[in-house]
Amino acid sequence: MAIVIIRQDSKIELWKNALQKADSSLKVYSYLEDHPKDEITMAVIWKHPAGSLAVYPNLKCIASAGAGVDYIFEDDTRPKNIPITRIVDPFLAGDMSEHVLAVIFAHLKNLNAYKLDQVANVWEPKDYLRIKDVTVGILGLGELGSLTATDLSKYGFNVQGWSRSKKNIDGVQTFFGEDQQQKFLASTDVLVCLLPLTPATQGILNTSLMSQLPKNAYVINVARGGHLVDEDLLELLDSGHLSGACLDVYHTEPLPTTHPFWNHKKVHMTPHYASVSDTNSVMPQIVDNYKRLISGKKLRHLVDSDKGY
Ligand code: NDP
Ligand code: OXD
Repeated sequence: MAIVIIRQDSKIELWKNALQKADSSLKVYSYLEDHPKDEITMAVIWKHPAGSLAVYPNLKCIASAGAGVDYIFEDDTRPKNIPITRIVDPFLAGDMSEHVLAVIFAHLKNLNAYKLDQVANVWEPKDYLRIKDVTVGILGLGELGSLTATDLSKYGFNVQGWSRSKKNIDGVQTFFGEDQQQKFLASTDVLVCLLPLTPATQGILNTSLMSQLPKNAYVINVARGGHLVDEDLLELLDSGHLSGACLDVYHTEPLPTTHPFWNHKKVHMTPHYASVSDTNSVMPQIVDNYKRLISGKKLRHLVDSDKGY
């Protein structure tokens, strides 16, 4: 029995070493080295090459090295009917909350606009917003969305959230389901997307949804590029309905340099780095799940394949 790490970025050795450091009795391989395919029972993966999971005849679990699992469902050649697990980690949630807070504070104080003014040698004071006057609406109240909502509420923002099922979160007004979406949007000044990407949420940030936000609303997408219809965002920014957007995720990553987001004055970009799995923090849950797999116990942080998250 052994684990294979499959990822195409430069972190493959980091993950292999961290897993071996967490438990030196484990047999861990990088998919790039020669390894006995029939020994592999768990694959720890991040944006694996399509087809790379199909070569393991005894694979019993696919463990996402991140919170999102959309890329796994996109690979039609993956072994079906085996459990998929994902990362649930306090640093991953905390880092996301800090990122969203930073973006919202920059928006309140016009920091992005001032940076552009500085580059153009322009001195132009602008009205700023106060926390107490701003309502932040979070799409998705899961591990990341609920902590972000709670933290924003502690700072004094009016916070509301929307999810599939009903939630009770201290200091946060919650909405759920299609029927309550309109009310949620109508009173949201800053919209934060923290939904998983599934067939139900693909393209959810479109004209129909974003035009229900009040004029001058600001949009933050830190979930997946597939949630956003890029052209719809550009139109709403150019028409003046939205005051700006901050994006961390894109349909294609890295974003091609010809994409209009790069040079749009109202779009602020970060390179899918809002929150990243911390190897030291997440390794114990991966080792624990591997041991559970071996001993036939229920795995933790299981993904619901029907829901896709
Ligand atoms: P969770 O699965 O814990 O939470 C998802 C939330 O979205 C839940 O509240 C769920 O509702 C809600 N939801 C799902 N589908 C729908 C729907 N159709 N309608 C309404 N609500 C829905 O996910 P996490 O909080 O752990 O992560 C969210 C996403 O953040 C990840 O999937 C990933 O794509 C992204 N991410 C981005 C990072 C970055 O650096 N940019 C880093 C980490 C994650 P309910 O609770 O009712 O099921
Ligand atoms: C994740 C991510 O899903 O980093 O963890 O995007």
